[in-house]
Formats: sequence, structure tokens, C-alpha cells
Amino acid sequence: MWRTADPHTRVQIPLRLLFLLFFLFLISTFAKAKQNILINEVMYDPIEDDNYFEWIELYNPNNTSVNVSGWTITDNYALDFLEVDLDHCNCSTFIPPEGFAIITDHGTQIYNNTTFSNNTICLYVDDKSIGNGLGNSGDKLILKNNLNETIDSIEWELIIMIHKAVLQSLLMKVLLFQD
Ligand SMILES: [Ca+2]
Ligand SMILES: [Ca+2]
Ligand SMILES: [Ca+2]
Repeated sequence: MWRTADPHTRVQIPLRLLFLLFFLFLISTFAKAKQNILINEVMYDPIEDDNYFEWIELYNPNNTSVNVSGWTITDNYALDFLEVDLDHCNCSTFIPPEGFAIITDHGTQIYNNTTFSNNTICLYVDDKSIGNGLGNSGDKLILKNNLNETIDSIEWELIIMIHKAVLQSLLMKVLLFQD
């Protein structure tokens, strides 16, 4: 399980701009799982630098371990193979029963100030970006096993809406300025 002093999950996106409300619209499609592993959480818009703090969390809801060796994760642009992270948390490709896997890229800095529960494994993608980087305004992820079968997928997009009251206020200021 992911533990951090300032958890920032896909359902906890901060407001970024004054007078604008950001509504995050997530479309999650759960594939007919051969092995029921879920894309549980996606940090695509970290508070810190996107190049070093993006991550994905997988969850194994089964009562047996699942080996993700040879599995791939693909975003809107690029495919990455999952690799064992020999430097962090358990050095394994087996996600424990009801356990988690954290996926980062090779340039990650998330381990500088993060701890994990014992039922978590850490994985790398095979280069320095998850896909080509996780888009803040929209992207998708497809998790496939070593037989190229889709296990889970998720897609998100950001819809920017101006609150009606704010819009009216802005229009009033424009009208007053024109006068
Ligand atoms: Ca990002
Ligand atoms: Ca990549
Ligand atoms: Ca991308």
C-alpha cells in the first residue's frame, strides 16, 4: 500500500487555477481478467516534478500471489515491459495476495521520502518514462500479461469548466471595463 505524508491520488487532484474548477472525469474499464490484477491508483500529476514522481499502483485482490514477470504497461504512446526493482521493496515480481505493486520509471525519486507496507513490491518500466510520461490532461494505460492478454485498462481526461457564478462575475467585469 502506498504511504506518503501528502497522498495525492487520482481522486485527490488539487485545484490549480483561481476561478476555475477542475472536474476530473475518469473512465475505468476493467478487462475480463485472466488474472484479476487491477490498476488501483495512478499518480499522473504529482505535486513534484512529473519527470521523477509519476507512479502506478497495481492491486492483487486474489488470495494467491501473481507473477507479473514479462507483463507490459502501455500508455497512449509507448509500451514498457515491467522489471523487478532490485533496490526497493522485496525485489520480486510476485504481487502478494491482497498486495500491491508500485511501478515507476528508472529516474524516479519517489523513494526518497516514501515507505511501503510489507505486502508491496516495486517495479520499474524499462526506461525513464512510464509510457512517454503520464499526461496530466488525459492519457490511458493498458496492463497486459506475458501472453499479451489485457488484464486491466484505465483512461482519464481533464475537463475544465468555469463555475457559473465566476463566469457571471467575469462577464460583469468585462462590461464594466468596456463602459
Ligand atoms: Ca504527468
Ligand atoms: Ca517508456
Ligand atoms: Ca503518455
